[in-house]
Amino acid sequence: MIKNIDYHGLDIFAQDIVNGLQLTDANLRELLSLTEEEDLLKLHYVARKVRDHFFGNKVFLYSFVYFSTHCKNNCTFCYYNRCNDIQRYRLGMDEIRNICRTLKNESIHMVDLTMGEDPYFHNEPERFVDIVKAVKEETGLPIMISPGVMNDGTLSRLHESGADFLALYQETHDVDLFHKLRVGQSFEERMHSRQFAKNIGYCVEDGILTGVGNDIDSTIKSLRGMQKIRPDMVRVMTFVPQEGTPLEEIDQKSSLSELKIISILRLMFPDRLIPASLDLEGIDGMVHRLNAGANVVTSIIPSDSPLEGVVNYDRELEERDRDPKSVVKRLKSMGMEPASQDEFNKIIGKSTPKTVEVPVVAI
Ligand code: SAM
Ligand code: MD0
Ligand code: SF4
Repeated sequence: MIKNIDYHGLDIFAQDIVNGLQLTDANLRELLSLTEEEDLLKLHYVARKVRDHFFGNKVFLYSFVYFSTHCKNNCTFCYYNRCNDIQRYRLGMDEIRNICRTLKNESIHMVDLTMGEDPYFHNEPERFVDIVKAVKEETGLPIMISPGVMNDGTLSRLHESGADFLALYQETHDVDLFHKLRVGQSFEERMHSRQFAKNIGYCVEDGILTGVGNDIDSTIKSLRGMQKIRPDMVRVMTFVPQEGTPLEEIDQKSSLSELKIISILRLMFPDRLIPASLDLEGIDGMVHRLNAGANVVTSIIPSDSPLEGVVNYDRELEERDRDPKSVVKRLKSMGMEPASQDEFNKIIGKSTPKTVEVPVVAI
């Protein structure tokens, strides 16, 4: 469906997707098997066409606050797993408020509050509720939470307190691979949490890893698995081996598989949010991911911030090009620009509160 088709044919393919064409498993297998550069460029071209149909040149920007790197879990791929002997931090309320203040007047559409499954918050969820309320108060922006699995009652409390979006990545919908990655965790509980959040009105994000032993069959299983609950946002991230973790030795060749899957996600989820994460390959990597069909930039952090990401390609670098201004500048050089807050709010089903005009009364 890509090979031996000229660009006019690709335009027709893109239009078919816009009109509702669904890819079969055989189509997915064919696309996932592409390796020639020429074919991959064609795939990215179709994905961009589809994205541009729904979003034009508009991009959404999420700022990322990893407020606690403590974690009780033991995911084999993750730097913050409890067995890794590393320096950890947990921000206090004042530090969180200060970060929020630096976001004022920046082109950020949503704040993503992420943590490890830190018992300090998981055992006393009201502490997390307080953070959500404070961030809402400081920024007035939509809030995404990425806290790992929390129970239904807590998810409801957080939603009532201002959390709009839940990010909870299954990593894979292949149950055997899941247990190798999220060792000792329940596949069903993680699925349930995301579904429950969706049912009570959250927008939800699911995501998968690539380069972690996923072959084509297992990737198809994951892509189909993500379709089931109709997520508002879907992601794929290249597994980046982390020092001190069980999967440290896996040899990672490149992000080509991630770029290919981003384009395939765009064909399967044409009008959904699909991120280009700065955490993997910084701002140059962002360009490739947007060119593959992404329409959100995630993991933006204030300039000179000591905050951690989940992967931190720039852990050893002195300069971190991950602040809002650098991102916007690079977007403009690509002919893209940040969407308005109204456009984002419409997508996540919220309207911007109208500022009430208070009449001036002469006394
Ligand atoms: N602790 C919460 C959880 O696990 O859901 C929130 C953190 S979550 C945002 C961390 C996500 O980053 C994982 O779900 C995984 O998709 C991604 N991640 C972690 N380590 C990674 C690595 N080494 N390479 C690529 N992605 C990674
Ligand atoms: C990112 N570091 O987008 C963030 C993180 C969590 N919701 C997002 C994985 O790359
Ligand atoms: Fe903890 Fe999340 Fe890392 Fe797993 S992915 S070890 S739950 S921070």
